[in-house]
Amino acid sequence: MNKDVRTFEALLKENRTFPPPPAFTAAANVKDTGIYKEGENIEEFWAREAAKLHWFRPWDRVLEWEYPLAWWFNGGTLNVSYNCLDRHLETWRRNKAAIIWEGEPGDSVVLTYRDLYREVNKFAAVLRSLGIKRNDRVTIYLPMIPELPIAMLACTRIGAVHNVVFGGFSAAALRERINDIGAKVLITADGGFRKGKIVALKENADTALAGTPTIEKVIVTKRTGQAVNMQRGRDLWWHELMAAAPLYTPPEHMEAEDPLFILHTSGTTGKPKGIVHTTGGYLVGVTTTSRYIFDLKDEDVYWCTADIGWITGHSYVVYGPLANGATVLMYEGSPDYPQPDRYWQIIEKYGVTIFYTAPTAIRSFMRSGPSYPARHDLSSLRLLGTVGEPINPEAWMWYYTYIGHRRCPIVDTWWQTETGMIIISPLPGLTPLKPGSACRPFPGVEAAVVDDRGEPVPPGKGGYLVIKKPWPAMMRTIYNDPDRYVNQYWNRIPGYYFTGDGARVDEDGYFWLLGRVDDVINVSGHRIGTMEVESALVDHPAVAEAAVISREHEIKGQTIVAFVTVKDGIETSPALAQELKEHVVQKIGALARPEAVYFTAELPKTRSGKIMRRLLRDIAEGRALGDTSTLADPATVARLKAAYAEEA
Ligand code: 6R9
Repeated sequence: MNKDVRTFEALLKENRTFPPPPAFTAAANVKDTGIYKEGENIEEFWAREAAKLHWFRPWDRVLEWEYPLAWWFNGGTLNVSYNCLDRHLETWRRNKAAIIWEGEPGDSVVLTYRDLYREVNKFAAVLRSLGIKRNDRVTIYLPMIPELPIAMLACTRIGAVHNVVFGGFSAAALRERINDIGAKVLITADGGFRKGKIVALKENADTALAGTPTIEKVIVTKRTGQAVNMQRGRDLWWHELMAAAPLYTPPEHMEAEDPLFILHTSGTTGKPKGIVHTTGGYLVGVTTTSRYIFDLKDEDVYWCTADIGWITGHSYVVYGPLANGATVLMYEGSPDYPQPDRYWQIIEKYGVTIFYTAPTAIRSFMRSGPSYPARHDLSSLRLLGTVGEPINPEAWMWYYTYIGHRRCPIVDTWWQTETGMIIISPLPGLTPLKPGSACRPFPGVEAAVVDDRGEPVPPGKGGYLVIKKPWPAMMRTIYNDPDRYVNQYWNRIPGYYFTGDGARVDEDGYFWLLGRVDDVINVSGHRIGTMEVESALVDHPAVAEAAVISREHEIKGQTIVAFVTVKDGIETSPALAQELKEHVVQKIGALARPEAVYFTAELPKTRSGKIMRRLLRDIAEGRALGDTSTLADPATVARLKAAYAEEA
C-alpha cells in the first residue's frame, strides 16, 4: 500500500476536528470570533456590510418585516453592474483580470475589469436599442461563455430582470420558463461544447420559440460556428449588434427592492417555481458571504465550478466575487474532458487559489483515483469549498487529502436557490472543521432545527432546518404565485422559514444536514421535483400512472427511479422503458433522465389514494419494508417486489 493511501485511511478513522492552519488565520478576512456576537444584531450587522457597497442614495430603513414579507434597505438606490464594474475602474483594478475563461477545446480569453465594463456597457445599449426597459424580463440560454455574465450584468445595468435557463434544459423546459415570466428577448448561442460534442442551443431555442408569444427578438452569439437557422426580423447576431453599439450606458438607479432576477427551481409540484431575488439585499448578502467565507483577496484566482444556470453560479461565479473585485475563473466544459484531470490541469495552468465544487464531482474524482490530481501542481490552492448536497465524510477526507494536501480548509456551504446566499458554513480562518458538517449559521443569520410545531429539538436529534429571522438575500416571492410563496415557505412551521431540509445540531452547535424531507430529489447536486418527472412520464401516450422516487447512488448522491403502470393493451418492454427515459429528457432535460423505469401492474396506494413513495423507496433500496398498514391492497407490495427483482 502506498503511503498516501495509508495516511488517508488513518485520517478517515479520526474524529478529531481540523482547526484552521495558524498562517491561514493570521491572514484571514475574519479572524475574530466576535463577528458572531456582532451578527446577533442583524440590522446593525447587515447595515455595516451594506455600507461597503456603492449606493446612489442611502436607505431609509435597514429592514421592514411584516411576516412573512421583508423589505431590506428600502429607500436606497443602487446598481448591481455599477458595484461589480464601475467601482473597480476607479482603482488599480481597472486592468486586473475579472474573468479568466477557458473553453472546453482549450481556447481561452481574459477579460480585465475594464474589458468587462466595456462589453457590458455595449450590450446594455444593445438591449436598450431593442426596446428593453426597467422591469422587462430577458431570458438567457447560453453555455458557460463570457457572454453569459456579460448579458446578466447588462440586464442589471438597465434594470431588466434576467432569467437564466441552464443550457442543459430541453426546449420544452425553456419554453415553459419563458412563458412563465413573459420574456421579451431571448439571448442564446449557436451551440456550446460539452464532452467534445456540440450542444445545439439555437436548435432547442427554435423549438421552444414555436410557442412563446411574448418573445420579440432573439440575440444569438457565435460559439461553435455551426450553421443555424436565423429567422429574419426576429433573430439577430450578437457580434453585429455589438459592432454598432455605443461604449457607455448610464446605470439605472434601482430601488433596493426592485427585482434583480428570476431563477426557476424545482419544488414539490410539477411546475418549477420562479424564485424572485431583489437588488439591494441580494447584493449585500452575496458580497459579504463571498468576502468572509471564501476569504477573497486581491491576489486570489477564484474558481467556482458551478454552471451559471444555477443559483451557485449567479451568486458565487458572477455577483459575489465581481462585487469584491476578484479574479474569477470560468470553464466551459466537463470535468472529465478530455481526461479526468481537466480541473487539476486548469488549477495548475492558472494558479487557482480558491476552488469551490460539488460533492458529486469529488466522488467521481475519487472513483478515477488520486493519480489524476497527483499529476498536477496544486500548490497554489489555499482554500476549498463544497456545495449542493451533503458531503459524506469519506469524500470530505479525500478532498482534504488529495486536493488540499491537508493544508487547505474546506468550507462546506449549505444554502438554496431561495436563500440567495450561503446560510450555514464555516468561516475558514476561525472554525475548526468536522468532516461532513456545514458547521454554523453565518453571522447575521439565525437558523435552527425544530420539530413540526416549531419547538427546538435537543442536540443530536433530527428535525427540520428553519431560518428564524429574515436575511438580506432571501427570496421575496415566487413569480406570479405569491400565495405559494407564503404557503410553502412560511406556513409549514409557523413563524419560521421552512427550508425543506432535515438536519441535526450536535453538542458543539455544529449543523449536520440530512437531505430533503420533501419530494425533491438531489441528483448530482441538481434539484428535481418528483412531480415534474411524473408529469413528464404521464405525458407519454403509453403511460397510465407514474411514481417517481430517489435511490441512493455512490457518485450522484441520488438517482431517479420510476415505477410506471401502462394503459390497457400496451405491451411493456425494455424498448418502452428506454423510450420513456428519452421522453423525460425531451420534456425536462438530460439531468432528469430516470436511471431505471420499472413497469408494474399497480402502484401501492393508501386507502385515500395517495401513492406510498416511502414504500417504493424501501423496495428500490432493498430495505425491510416499513409500516404498510395503510396500504389499500397489501398484495401490491409482493407484486412490486417481484417486478423490481425481475428487472433490477
Ligand atoms: C446552493 C444550492 C438546494 C438544496 C438544499 C439542500 C441541498 C445544498 C448543501 C446541501 C447539504 C450542503 N444542499 N448545499 N445539502 N449540504 N452544503 O445547491 O441550491 O440548487 O436550490 O439546492 O441542496 O437539500 O435544500 P439549490
